[in-house]
Amino acid sequence: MAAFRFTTAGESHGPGLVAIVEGLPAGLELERERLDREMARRQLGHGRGGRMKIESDSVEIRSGVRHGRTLGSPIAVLVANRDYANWEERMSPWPVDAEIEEVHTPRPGHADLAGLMKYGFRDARNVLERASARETAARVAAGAVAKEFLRALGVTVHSHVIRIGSVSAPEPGVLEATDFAGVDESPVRTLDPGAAERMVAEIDRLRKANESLGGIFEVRAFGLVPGIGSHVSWEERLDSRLAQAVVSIQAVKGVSVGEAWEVAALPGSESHDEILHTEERGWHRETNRAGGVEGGMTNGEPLVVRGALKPISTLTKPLRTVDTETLQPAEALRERTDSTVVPAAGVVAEAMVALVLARAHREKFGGDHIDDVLGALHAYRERIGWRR
Ligand code: EPS
Repeated sequence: MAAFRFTTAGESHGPGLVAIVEGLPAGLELERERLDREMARRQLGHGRGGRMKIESDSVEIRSGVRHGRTLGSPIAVLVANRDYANWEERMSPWPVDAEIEEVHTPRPGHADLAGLMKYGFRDARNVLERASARETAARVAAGAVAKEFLRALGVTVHSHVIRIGSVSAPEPGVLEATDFAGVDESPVRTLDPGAAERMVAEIDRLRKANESLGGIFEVRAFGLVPGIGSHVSWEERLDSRLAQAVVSIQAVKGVSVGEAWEVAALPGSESHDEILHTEERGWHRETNRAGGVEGGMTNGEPLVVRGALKPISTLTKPLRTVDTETLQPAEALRERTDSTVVPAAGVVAEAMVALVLARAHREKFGGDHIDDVLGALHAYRERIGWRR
């Protein structure tokens, strides 16, 4: 059995994106509509720019699936870039006759300058095309497949926005999976309608001032059994893997699991989740400050992960930079861009969390066919007396 892993390829204005997901069991049912719905969810959100009017993402499966079921072989997914039609000469894989304008004005906050230096390029487009968050479409395609695997095991992954710029939604408290049913109908994917209105107004206000906005999203996963991940080594700790996966999303600068920053200021007696057991409920907790992870393993409570995004670094009112050819002061590259991507980033983070959870479940339960996995999960639940 191949270890579970995934990779992506693709440039923002190149011909398209590819995701390869390896190590899922055979026999897992996939529905094209469900995968495409995930792709469409990532394109939602007030504050996106003109590009989202061009793209209408859908998945094209190239391998690993036959008649709606996985084969156990690597799954290759293509996502086309419709905008490539407008960039064919500039992004052609092969030499072209036309003179192509180069980018010499690196944006503060972007990969442009360090990428130019590191890879020995003169044209920052060779860096920015891959650094672009367009790549997250491929992550969501891979994550959609991972989500189907988790769904078969009774695990669901959701997200909502809790802050955009200076506007915060009220602290959400206890949530069930069903509370997320309408979140995609909100223009900013937040659960509180009042906060949504204020966030939309904030985006509009700052967009008019040529500004971009960051914010915070939260991902929650439900239906997890205790013991996913492990305390035995740093690489196996689930929280360490989640942190890497979420911080790897473009523009994410911080991540927390549970009430990380809050408990840092509280005494120990107010920072943990007391352990309870009753005949009726079995093992349970009355609080979830740990966000569902203790000692690098799930503890059976919902997983709660937050990510903080910096404002997008492509600005319509550019910051100061230096021309990399003349070394003279210049204005940073100004391109068509989004005002905020926090709502979309929540959907991308769902994908990344799902991919981490899928891998950890593959490690724990093994199996070549999905029924083997379900059998192993059932036996484990019996062994630990897990009732939820
Ligand atoms: C992005 C810049 C914008 C975004 C893009 C990410 O693209 P463009 O430069 O073509 O206007 O729209 O995001 C997507 C295309 C997407 O599908 O999310 C960037 O520089 O990161």
